[in-house]
Amino acid sequence: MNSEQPEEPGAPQPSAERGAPIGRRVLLGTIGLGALGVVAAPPLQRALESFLGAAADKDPTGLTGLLPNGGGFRYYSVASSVPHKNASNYRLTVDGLVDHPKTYTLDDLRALPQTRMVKDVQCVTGWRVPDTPFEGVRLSRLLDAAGVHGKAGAVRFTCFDGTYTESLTLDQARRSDVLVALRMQDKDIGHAHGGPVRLYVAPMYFYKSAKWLSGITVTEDVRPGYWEKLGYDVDAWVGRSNGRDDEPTT
Ligand SMILES: Nc1nc2c(c(=O)[nH]1)N[C@H]1C(S)=C(S)[C@@H](COP(=O)(O)O)O[C@H]1N2
Ligand SMILES: [Mo]
Repeated sequence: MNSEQPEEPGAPQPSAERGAPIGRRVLLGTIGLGALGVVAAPPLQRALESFLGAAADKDPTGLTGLLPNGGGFRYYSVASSVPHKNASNYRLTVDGLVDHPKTYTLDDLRALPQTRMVKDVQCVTGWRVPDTPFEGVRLSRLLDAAGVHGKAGAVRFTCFDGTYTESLTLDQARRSDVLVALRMQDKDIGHAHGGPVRLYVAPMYFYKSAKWLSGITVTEDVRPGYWEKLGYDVDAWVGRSNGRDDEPTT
């Protein structure tokens, strides 16, 4: 990976650094192309929290959007500010190589059968949150409702932050453990965690789980997403991608 490229808060590290505690990689800075990146060690996080105040949702700078939510989560956003959406203005569009393009409201999504899963969240940078419940509509259900064309091979996800993108192959997208998630930790997903609706790709590193989901487009081929253009693996299986050949222990 080119060292001049902007890094995710903890982009995949060369193997020599893989086991290093996050705390050794303290870094706060603005990275290229308007993207904002932070790797915050706990002391720095605490300092930032007291400086900015705890109310992430009220912070116009977007900085607190990068702070942890307790419970081991860190907030990530590559966009410096993200509009807030709720039941009155949230929309999710399903389009591309489908027979029946459709736009869903939040209530439309809530009215569909919900699936709840409890699994570990694993960021590629090493932090992990065990046994995290997610709940929402299976992506496969939305794809079936749309009527996917025979020549389609992939799905592309876009976000109302205006910047982040993700992708899955159609086979991956149809897995039963891939959700259009409305709830996380048994609460409606808040703004900082990508609410009201985020993608949840349980078997892959958390960068696949696009926050602030606004578009699902069925395409012929996989188009690498935001971090994937910067070197992350498109097939992001936990423990079997991004240079990891074992299940991380941290
Ligand atoms: N729209 C958007 N989705 C995103 C990201 C982002 O920056 N923007 N970061 C990804 C990464 S790298 C991780 S680890 C998780 C973090 O989710 P959290 O902020 O809810 O902890 O969101 C993923 N989805
Ligand atoms: Mo991540």
